Amino acid sequence: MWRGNWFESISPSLDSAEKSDWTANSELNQATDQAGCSATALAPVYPLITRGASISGCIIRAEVSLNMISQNRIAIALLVVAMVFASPLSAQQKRRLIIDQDASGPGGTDLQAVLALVNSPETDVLGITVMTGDQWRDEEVAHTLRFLEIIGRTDIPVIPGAVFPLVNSKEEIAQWEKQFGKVIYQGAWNRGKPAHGPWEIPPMPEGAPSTKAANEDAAHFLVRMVRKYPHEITIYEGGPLTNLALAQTIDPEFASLAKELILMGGSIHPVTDNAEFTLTPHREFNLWMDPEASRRVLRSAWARIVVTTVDISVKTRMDKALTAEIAKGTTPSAKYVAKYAQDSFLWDELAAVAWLDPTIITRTTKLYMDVSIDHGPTYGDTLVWAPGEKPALSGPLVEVQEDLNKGKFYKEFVQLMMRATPDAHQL
Ligand SMILES: [Ca+2]
Repeated sequence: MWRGNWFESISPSLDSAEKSDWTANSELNQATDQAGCSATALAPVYPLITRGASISGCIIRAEVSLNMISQNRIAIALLVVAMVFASPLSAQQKRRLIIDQDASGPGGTDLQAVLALVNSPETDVLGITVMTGDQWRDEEVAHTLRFLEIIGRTDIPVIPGAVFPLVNSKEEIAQWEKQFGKVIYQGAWNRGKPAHGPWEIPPMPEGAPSTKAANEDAAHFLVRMVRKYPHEITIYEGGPLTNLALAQTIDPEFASLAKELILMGGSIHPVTDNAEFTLTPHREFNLWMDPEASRRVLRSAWARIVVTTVDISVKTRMDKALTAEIAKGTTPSAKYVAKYAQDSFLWDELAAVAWLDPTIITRTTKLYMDVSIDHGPTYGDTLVWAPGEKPALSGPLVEVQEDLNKGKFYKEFVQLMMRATPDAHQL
């Protein structure tokens, strides 16, 4: 019966057949139906435990329904819920993740997204792979190392990746602009006054790191990890796709061995008065900086791709009120975020938090997505097709997020920025 199965289900030794038995329990199905959530969604014990608040709400609602079914079982059921949520998650139960990021710093969207993913008690961050994007790779690596020192997670390896795109370059774009017009945002290539070269690390306001990057390159790390944990690793991509393209080139099975790709990138029809997008609505930096890499990745055989585009990101804002809320926190995370906060859209943070809690996304659509590698005026633009208009060569349909519950997103984002970092340690 449900009670025994539920107890068994919190044992990591359960195999999939036993989990299916648990799913089949009619009383639980009835309870979850009444609670407005699916017993199937609750069935595998790891998602049950690891999905956190949203699923716990479902479980709690289910418990109320179970109580209505059978009053004398409620005490035991609540005890089980307490046991499930009081128990620290083992490494095997956490969601394995590699964060591929142009991790500019200090603070800002790149490292705030990393912080959301590291601060979640659900995740097992295997490593942070870095490529040139918003800043040059080496300064991003330095900011990431220092950031991990500040929050006490120097056990997470930082793996240097691509310094330059596969084909595109600052020099090529300078020539391109003479024909086709100015590119407003070029990340490392035009950020800062003056912009500096790839090997220079300007003075760091948060202090220089004493820890070192891993002695491996990002592409080989990515390949090694998906081979070690096939179909278990989520790749979170918050920057240009160079590292992933290199991994796919080294190992043609790379994408198919990952569990899924969570991507902040692409721009379809953003409604915004931001000058970066008003006249060039299909140009989005992450897909634009290395268009050839973007094509390689989007045409690869991922089991699943979820995309947070400019269209939905511009509905969010890291404004002074949100920063002030986080500034009330006393943790190293909260202090870091508040000190270096920038008024900006919550680009990468939305992709991260929506992966942790998909219920903040209220509408999605499926499209084929690619990037123009024509070196004419469309170079680097996002291309999309409807499901019925599949291009001859394509990757899988991607899940494009279109709208969100902003209040819920802000609440969960603020909580993640303020909370104590799991497994934090002193240097
Ligand atoms: Ca980024």
